[in-house]
Amino acid sequence: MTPSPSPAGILHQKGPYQAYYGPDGKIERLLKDVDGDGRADAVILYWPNGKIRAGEIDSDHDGTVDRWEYYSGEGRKGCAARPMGHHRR
Ligand SMILES: [Ca+2]
Repeated sequence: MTPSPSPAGILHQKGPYQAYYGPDGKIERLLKDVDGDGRADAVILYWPNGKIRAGEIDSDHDGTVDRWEYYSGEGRKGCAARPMGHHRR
């Protein structure tokens, strides 16, 4: 894939959801603002085949992602790993 100088993605907002579609019309990212404070509490990333690739969830709505989930291209759940330097409590 070659990076495009001008991304032609489409942002679609509906209720608490904000979906980002790539130039080919496939969903790339889905954000959900559960408590309506303008910060996404859940971000879902998709593989090009439409399967869920990763989930980043702010489960206690404090603005910090505290749960990560990773999936293989076949939709299998991988082991959750926290980014380096991310420590809470
Ligand atoms: Ca929020």
